[in-house]
Amino acid sequence: MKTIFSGIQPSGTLTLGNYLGAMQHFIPLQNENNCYYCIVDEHAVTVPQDRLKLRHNIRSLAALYIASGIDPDKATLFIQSEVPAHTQLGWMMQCISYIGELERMTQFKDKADGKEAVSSSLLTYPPLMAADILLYKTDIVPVGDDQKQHLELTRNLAQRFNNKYNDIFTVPEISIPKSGARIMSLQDPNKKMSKSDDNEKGYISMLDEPKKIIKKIKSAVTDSEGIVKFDKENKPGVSNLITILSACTGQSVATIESAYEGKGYGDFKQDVADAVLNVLEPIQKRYNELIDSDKLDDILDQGADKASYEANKMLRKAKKAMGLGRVPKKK
Ligand code: ATP
Ligand code: LTN
Repeated sequence: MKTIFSGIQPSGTLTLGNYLGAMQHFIPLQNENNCYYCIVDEHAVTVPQDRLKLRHNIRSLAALYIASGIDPDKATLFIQSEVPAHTQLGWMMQCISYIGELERMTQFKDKADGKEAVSSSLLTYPPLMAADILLYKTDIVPVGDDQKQHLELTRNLAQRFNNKYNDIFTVPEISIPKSGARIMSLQDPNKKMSKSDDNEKGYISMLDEPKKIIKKIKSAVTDSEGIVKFDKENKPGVSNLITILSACTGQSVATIESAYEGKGYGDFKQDVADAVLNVLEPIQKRYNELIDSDKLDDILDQGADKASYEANKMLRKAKKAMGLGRVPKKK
């Protein structure tokens, strides 16, 4: 049995990209592993958030995890800020991180680019992410392709701590899905689909109404060739829709290409929309049953208790290794 950890930020309603690139892959893992799935609200506040919207997004993300198939009897679902050990170990991780390596992170560069006021937490985001992962002796971290660099840093920090202080951390492996790892924006297929995109037409929210989903897919940017062929470089829009169709139906790219030979983009886009609706509609139904229920609170309370118990054990080890606090009294 392996330990799995992953986190998603409650920085907006999840997109189809988050689902296909991350959440979808969390579900089968829970059957044979010890899984921790976290709503990383402390990561979300590295950029300004409206407090009421943030509160809503946290709860909404919790409901989406369950609606997508996370079973609270098998996996531990919890909110990062409800387990203080994350920021506590995060601080220790900051103490062994170098500014130079943090400045090299592309997510930092992207998010800081062109901004007048850049919070210091945008820079120190990766040490907190490392803490999230290392607290649970995580073996595998399933994430989308954009998190590779952060995972590499997490591994370096774990090894650095182990060498410098004491060998307490498991060095985690990254797991990136073969298909759906990077869903692109429907309006700018060279940019990843992101829930914090200013242009709403660029992303499909997991909670968008069916009509809206169809409209967004129909107006997705393609090209004037009219050929359904996977060619990321020259046909990024069409390739992105093929990836979406493939991830939603399980069909291979080759099967899709041959199914649409000689057909235009009209039928193809309609089928992409149908496939997306097939995936999202049952999730939306379960979501609506859960979002205002007490059951959701019970699940999150239990998740926070279980995560805290495990995380505090590792935190005590890390403090001891670094020499923080006092020697515990012998009982
Ligand atoms: P934001 O877009 O708000 O900056 P994000 O969606 O990139 O945030 P998270 O919410 O933390 O960031 O991402 C959760 C998971 O979804 C991560 O594992 C990430 O790799 C994955 N993910 C995010 N966007 C995509 C995408 N377009 N395609 C595939 N996977 C994605
Ligand atoms: N940085 C990630 C979210 C995240 C995460 C984690 C993912 C925070 N802590 C721990 C996996 C494991 C992102 O932006 N997608």
